[in-house]
Amino acid sequence: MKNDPALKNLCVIGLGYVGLPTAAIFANRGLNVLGVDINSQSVDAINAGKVPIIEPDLDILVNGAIAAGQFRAASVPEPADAFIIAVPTPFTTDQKPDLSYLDAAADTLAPVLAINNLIIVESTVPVGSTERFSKRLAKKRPDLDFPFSSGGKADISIAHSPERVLPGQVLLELTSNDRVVGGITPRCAERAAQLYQMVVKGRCFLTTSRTAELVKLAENAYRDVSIAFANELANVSDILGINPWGVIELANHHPRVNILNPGPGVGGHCIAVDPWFIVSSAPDDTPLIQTARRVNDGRPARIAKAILETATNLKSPEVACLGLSYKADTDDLRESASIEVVKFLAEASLNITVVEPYINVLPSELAEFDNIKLGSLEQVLGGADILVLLTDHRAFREIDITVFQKTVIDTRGIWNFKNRDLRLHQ
Ligand code: SAJ
Repeated sequence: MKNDPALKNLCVIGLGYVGLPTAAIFANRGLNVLGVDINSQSVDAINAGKVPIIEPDLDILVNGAIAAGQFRAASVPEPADAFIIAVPTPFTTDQKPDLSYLDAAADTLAPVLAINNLIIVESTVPVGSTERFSKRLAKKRPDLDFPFSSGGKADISIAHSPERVLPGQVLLELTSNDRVVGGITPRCAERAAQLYQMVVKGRCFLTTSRTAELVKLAENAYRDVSIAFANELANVSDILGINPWGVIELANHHPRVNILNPGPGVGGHCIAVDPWFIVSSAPDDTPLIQTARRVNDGRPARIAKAILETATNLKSPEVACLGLSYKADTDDLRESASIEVVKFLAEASLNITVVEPYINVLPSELAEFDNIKLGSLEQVLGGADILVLLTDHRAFREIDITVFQKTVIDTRGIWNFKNRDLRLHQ
């Protein structure tokens, strides 16, 4: 498939963990890229060369593109040849998809659309959302033909190509991962694949937008179910007084077994959310996916209970909680199970010092507690009575835990207790 020479100007709507790296990568390949975000502070910061996200090498790439005049940020879209939508798609409190950011993106995009434009929705969405997005645009722009109504002859091409990058290695995965590109029509998919082939070394697999939507949801639900199995095994091991990491390590020597790691729960904006988008399409036919979500969501309370049982044996213990972000070596706190554990402990009136190298202020859910403060690793290694490892940041992995003589609760299994037959709390 050849590059489309008409693709010169790209507008990326949503400058978060996916949109900003995507914009920077295309800009570094020579497209003129406008990044759009409703958060004016982010827009100002990016234009000043300050990247508001922790992701290896992203600041270098963004600053290079700005310096070369290939990239700038703004609050509203401008006319372009292609548009990539990378806005959040969270869920409501009753686990229903919240597509309000996607609707808002359609509304802000509609006035600048022109004949021959290509639009790609990268946000993770329930099945049918790309067609819904297309219909919303069509209502706002009756002067243009959209692919769901005009098929191959439409003025506008619309596709869904889900982002699949792993935070922490986004720049590498954006270019090296294979891409699933689902068009509302085959022509939409082909045009979207032409755009990606400018930057992607992996293969592009063309399909329909509905299939691409379910592929992305299936990937994350699969991982959620796999982690739920590991977490359930940890719950069972804890009752039996067996170390789960030892069990998993030995079971994984079987050639067809590969159990994932138990932890304090599943966080982040993807795996903790996306399975519910499948459930919303088929609530009566997804018992496994729903149960996995509940097993993983039940972990923070279970971990907190184990910590509280340990704490009752001590008088006014000082508890140190290491790590708040949802996984290692990121500042991303969204849906973090570590935060939930700390909150449970604070509600039980324990005195807690949180050590989180990636933040300077406590998140709002924790800031309201007088019994939680932020501290340093040195302080807690010297003064805490109970050390709880919640997020396995590199800095914590490097601690020689044998020098800490008091109680250690390792919820991630990083300190090599594997070969000892210990309970979760030891
Ligand atoms: N976790 C465990 N045990 C494990 C692995 C992970 O408890 O063995 C926990 C992590 O600590 C974290 C959560 O699960 O709290 C999710 O972390 P993750 O590294 O599995 O995934 P994410 O959410 O950072 O990124 C996922 C990826 N999806 C898959 O691997 C199928 C990524 O490729 C997607 O692009 C991303 O979701 C997304 O944006 O959808």
